Amino acid sequence: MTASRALQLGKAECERACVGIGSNLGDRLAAIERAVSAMASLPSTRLLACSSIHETDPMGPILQGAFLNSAVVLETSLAPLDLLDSLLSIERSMGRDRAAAVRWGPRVIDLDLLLFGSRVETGPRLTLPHPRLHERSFVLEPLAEIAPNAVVPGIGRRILDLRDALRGTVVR
Ligand code: A4P
Ligand code: MG
Repeated sequence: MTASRALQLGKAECERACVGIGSNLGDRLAAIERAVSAMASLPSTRLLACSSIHETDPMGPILQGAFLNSAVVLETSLAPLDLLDSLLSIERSMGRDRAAAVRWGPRVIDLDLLLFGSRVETGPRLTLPHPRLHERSFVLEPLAEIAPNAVVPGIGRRILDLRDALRGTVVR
């Protein structure tokens, strides 16, 4: 639908947003299922696709347990910052306490806004696309199942091609 047609109908234009999900504390599978169902219930938002769940070795400087990672594609008419706030609120409702946590350390749930249509922005609260998206197989493997042809704006490469470039690393 064109923007003018959407305006005639009084509806905000919908965008496709991709969200990466991670958990390595407590009942990891239950946490991912709960987060997916909370995202599917957000206002003005529809769950379009959900990847399988991958068990992955922890990346980064912190010694911690294995993660479960997955990804979803949402269709939403929320603005990017409103969607980010909704994701942070789901994390809080599931017991994530950023104030008490080590950066990159264990977390009951982590929801990263990976892509929001073709938006590119660098603001104090939100960077799009997610700045580390292209270098992480725990993000690209699940996302390649559900959005293989999405082109990462600013990088100009498809998720599938970025995934293939990283193949052979940590996802098991
Ligand atoms: N923020 C800015 N842009 C975004 C965005 N596109 N999506 C801001 C989400 N948040 C964004 O994030 C800190 C702040 O970034 C947010 O409040 C938001 O305003 P955070 O989630 O609180 O911080 P974090 O998760 O501790 O840090 P970061 O850098 O997001 O960590 P990552 O990148 O999530 O890495 N290994 C495996 N195998 N699997 C994992 O899932 N995850 C991490 C954490 C480390 N190693 C891992 C995994
Ligand atoms: Mg995060």
